[in-house]
This record gives sequence, structure tokens and C-alpha cells, in this order.
Amino acid sequence: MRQVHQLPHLGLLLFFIISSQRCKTSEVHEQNQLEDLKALLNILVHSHYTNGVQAASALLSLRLVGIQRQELQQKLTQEVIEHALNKVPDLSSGQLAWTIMALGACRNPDEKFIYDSHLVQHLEEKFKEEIRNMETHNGNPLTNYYQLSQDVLALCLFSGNYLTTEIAHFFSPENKNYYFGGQFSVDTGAMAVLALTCVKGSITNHQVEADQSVMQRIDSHIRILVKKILSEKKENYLLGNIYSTGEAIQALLVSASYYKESEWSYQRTLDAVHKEISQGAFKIPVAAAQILPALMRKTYLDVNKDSPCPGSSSNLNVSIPESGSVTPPPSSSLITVHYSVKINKTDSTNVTVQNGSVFLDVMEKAQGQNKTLYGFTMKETSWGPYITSVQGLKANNNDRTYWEILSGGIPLRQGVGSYVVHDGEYLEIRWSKY
Ligand code: B12
Ligand SMILES: *[C@@H]1O[C@H](CO)[C@@H](O)[C@H](O)[C@H]1NC(C)=O
Ligand SMILES: *[C@@H]1O[C@H](CO)[C@@H](O)[C@H](O)[C@H]1NC(C)=O
Ligand SMILES: *[C@@H]1O[C@H](CO)[C@@H](O)[C@H](O)[C@H]1NC(C)=O
Ligand SMILES: *[C@@H]1O[C@H](CO)[C@@H](O)[C@H](O)[C@H]1NC(C)=O
Ligand SMILES: *[C@@H]1O[C@H](CO)[C@@H](O)[C@H](O)[C@H]1NC(C)=O
Repeated sequence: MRQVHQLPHLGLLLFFIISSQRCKTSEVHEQNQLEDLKALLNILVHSHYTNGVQAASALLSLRLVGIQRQELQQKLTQEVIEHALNKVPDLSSGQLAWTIMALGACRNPDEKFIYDSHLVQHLEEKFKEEIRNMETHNGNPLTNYYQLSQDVLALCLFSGNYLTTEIAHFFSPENKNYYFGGQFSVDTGAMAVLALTCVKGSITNHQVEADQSVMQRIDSHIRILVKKILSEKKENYLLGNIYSTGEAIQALLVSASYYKESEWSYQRTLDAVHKEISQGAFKIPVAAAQILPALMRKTYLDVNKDSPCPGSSSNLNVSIPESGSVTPPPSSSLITVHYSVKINKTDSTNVTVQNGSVFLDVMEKAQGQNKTLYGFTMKETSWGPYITSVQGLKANNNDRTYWEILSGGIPLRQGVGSYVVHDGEYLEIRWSKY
């Protein structure tokens, strides 16, 4: 069945694309980019949301770029509220921050829930718990710095309380939490730039008290973080990898006064992203949600609970066809892969699975062979299944330990639920520190 969904506001998107590159593109180019946007929207519209963070990310992005599909937004809002209702104690700080950001992205009736349920006060508490955990666990937060930045951003935009001295102290670019395995995390740095830029704006507008030295330190943090993000610009113009580029673009859009025009071209990075979209890199709804605002030159700092939700006056008639069945037909051929679990010693096996299987299928097959050696646990997250333990050994944020997944000794850039395995491949899951 091919249902056709009308999307009148694509006219606005088209307008943005054309106006952002009027000097160099051909019509074909524009048409392709519109197709890419439709593909992203298609994923956001047709995904089955199993998780409050997924729904919040999607709702936030759709509101930021001004896509108003009444029934979809209602469905997402319902999902977000249901996941928050009575479950606030179970949410991590960043999950709560994104719940607030999504519900209050612009002036709308759902905002009431934020205040009726005292979500901002709960977030203040959760942020304090993160800091307390750092103080008692060797500088390690309960979650991570990506989420601490989400917290600060939401507190800043929704008039929550925080100490600017504390922000200046903890968000120093030397802090180890910006790095995983010694490598600067572009996603994390970008989210911090957005948060710090918001805080800086609030100080400038005297919405919060701060002395001159705090202001200077925050300013210096932004400058250094922006430099680090730019130093992760790859030959293909992506910033970090494809999944950090959306947030990195946002960070660079709000911090233009910190780098020279010659240091970064929005257009080049945008073209690189479009190339990846057409190759199908954004099949997961959170991935699509994280890249969408940047494509429309929007950032999380455009969240404004007091201004009306942006819409479009254009009535260009474009439809999004349902494409629920893009998955290739099940192939009957079998492939064999090598699979090992590495802690101090390595346990290996060969596993035969259907061609087209993902990493998780291999893990399940191996577990069936020998539960002692290959048994594992996982939890559902916004990016899909996250491996929490293998052989009974549990990942722990307080020790910065996790289960790293690799192919041929190289860390994968996708999770076990998404990565499609190949015949003869050497897959590994390794007990690691970040
Ligand atoms: C922090 C972080 C980690 C931490 C998580 C532990 C911690 N201290 O929080 C560490 C360093 C351990 C980690 C590990 C991995 N990560 Co990571 N991670 C992130 C980061 C920076 C923030 C996540 C977050 O807190 N989100 C906000 C909260 C509110 O959402 P949440 O859903 O509740 O968050 C949880 C999940 O995101 C989960 N998680 C973290 N990473 C990953 C990756 C996958 C595939 C899954 C399913 C879940 C997951 O941990 C979060 C806290 O519980 C994101 C960046 C981004 N752009 O999102 C990358 C990111 C999600 N990670 C990524 C990847 C690839 C991985 C690994 C698969 C790397 C590897 N080769 O082993 C592993 C996961 C392996 C496994 N065990 O299943 C990619 C995913 C891309 C994709 N298309 O799937 C991202 C987008 C980074 C990037 N730019 O490439 N990660
Ligand atoms: C949009 O196009 C479809 C066919 O492509 C047509 O049936 C419909 O009436 C059009 N709607 C508007 C508002 O122009
Ligand atoms: C790995 O070996 C080291 C050194 O023998 C030991 O200290 C550590 O506890 C071992 N790690 C695990 C997870 O077994
Ligand atoms: C897996 O298969 C390879 C040949 O492809 C073989 O060399 C290896 O010994 C096998 N490993 C195990 C653990 O059976
Ligand atoms: C697996 O499927 C892919 C396409 O889906 C094909 O290119 C590849 O040759 C297949 N491999 C095997 C071993 O059948
Ligand atoms: C699993 O592996 C362990 C260690 O090699 C072995 O002792 C045990 O018998 C195996 N179990 C099965 C069901 O094969």
C-alpha cells in the first residue's frame, strides 16, 4: 500500500535551500537536496517511536524547522509526556532536558506540562546530582558531558537556576569528560558550545549575575572548544564523523565571531552531509532529528518558549510517499563471520547468519552456542540497543568502562542494531575504557 502524505510546508524548506545557495547550484542540485530532506522527513514521520528521547528529539527538530503536521506532533507530544509522566525519577538528566526542550520549543499548549510538573526544578536537581557524582567519583558524572550540556542549555533557555561560577569551572576545555579514549568528542564539544553560548547571552543580558572574570572564562572556553571542533574538520568537510556533524554545524553557526570565514564553509559541509543522506546514513530517527535543524540553519538556541511556532505561508504541494518497505527482500544466502569477546583473554567463534544480518544477530547466535562465553545484556536507548554487559561484566560510568564494538580492529561508527555484517568479517566486542 502506498499512502501519500501531503507536506505543504516543504515549500519553506525549498525556499531555504534555494536562498542559501542561490549563487552556485543548478536546478538538479536543488531537486536532489529536496529529495534528501524528504527522505529525512519520511524517516521522522514514519518511524515507530519506542522511546521518549526519540520522540523528544523528533518533536524538537520538527518544531525548530517549522514543520507543522498536526497529527504527528500530537502523537509525538503524547509520547513525550507519557514517558515523562510519573517517570521523572527514572529519566537521566539529558533525557529530562530534551523533554523540556521539545515541549517548550515554541509557544504552544503543551508547555503547560513543563510548569505543572515542575520539570525545570527537577532538572536543577538532576544537574546537581551530576555535579555531586563528579565530586565523589573522580570527576565522572552520572551520565556524560553531552548530557550536562543539554542540562545547562535547557536550564538557560527555561529560566532555571545554575551557578555561572560552577559552569565556568566544570566546562573548561581541559576537562577529561570532553574526551573518549583521548580523542576529542565533537558531539560533546558542540553541545557544550551551544550551552555556553546561551549562558554567555544570559549574562550579557543581565538575566543572571556573574562577575567579569566568569564571563571571560566562559568566553575563552567557547573560543577553545570552537577551535577543537574546527581541528576535527575532515578532508570531506565533515566535522568529526557524519553523526557529529549536525551538532557541530549548530555550534559553528552560533559562534561565528570566534573563527575566520576562511576557516569554515557552511556550504561545503552541507554538501558533504547531503551526500551522506543520499547514501542512507540517517535511517534512525534520532540521527535524522540531530541533522535536520543544521540543514535549515536552525540551532537549539532558536528554542523560544515565548514565540509562536514557526510555520510556512507557502503552499507548495509536495507529498511524502510511504516507504516503510525500503528494507531489502530477505536473502536466503548464508554468510560466516568471526566473532570474539575480548576482556583480558579473547574467546572466539565462527558464526553463520543470514546475509543482511546485523551485529546483534551475530551476538545472539554466539550466545546460543555458549551462554557462559557469549551471554550478554543490553538496554534500549534512543540510538537502538546498547550493550551493557558481556560474560556478566557490566559497563560502569563511574569507572568509564564500556563495551566497544569493532570490525577488523577498527571501532564501528554504528551500534549493534544497525551495523550490517559481511561475509568473512572479524567482529569483536572489547572491554574498554573511554
Ligand atoms: C556519551 C556517548 C557514549 C558513551 C556512553 C556512556 C556514557 N558515559 O554516557 C560511550 C563513550 C561509552 C559510548 C559508546 C558507544 N558509542 Co556513543 N555516544 C555518546 C554521545 C556523545 C552522547 C549520548 C547521550 O548521552 N545522548 C543524550 C541522551 C539523553 O540520550 P540517550 O539515548 O538516553 O543516551 C544514551 C545512549 O545514547 C547510549 N549510547 C551512547 N552511545 C551509543 C551508541 C549506540 C549505537 C547506542 C545504541 C547507544 C549509545 O548512552 C547514552 C547514555 O546512556 C553520542 C553523541 C550523539 N550525537 O548523540 C555518541 C553516539 C551516540 N555514540 C556512537 C557510537 C558509534 C558508539 C559505539 C557504538 C562506539 C563503538 N564502536 O563501540 C559505543 C556503543 C557500543 C555499545 N556498547 O553498544 C554514535 C552512534 C552513531 C550511530 N549511527 O549509531 C554517536 C552518535 C557518536 C558519533 N558521532 O559517532 N558513547
Ligand atoms: C496536491 O496534489 C495532489 C495530486 O498530486 C492533488 O490531488 C491535490 O488536490 C493537491 N492539493 C493542493 C492543495 O493543491
Ligand atoms: C585483567 O588483568 C589485570 C591484570 O592481571 C587485572 O588486574 C584485571 O582485573 C583484569 N580485568 C578483568 C576485567 O578481568
Ligand atoms: C573459524 O574459521 C577459520 C577459517 O575461516 C579458522 O581458521 C578458525 O580456526 C575458525 N575459528 C574457530 C574458533 O572455530
Ligand atoms: C549478500 O548480499 C549482498 C547484497 O544484499 C550481495 O552484494 C552479496 O554478494 C551477498 N553475499 C553473499 C555471500 O551472499
Ligand atoms: C562453554 O565454554 C566453556 C569454556 O570454554 C566450557 O567449559 C563449557 O562447557 C561451554 N559450554 C557449552 C554449552 O558448550
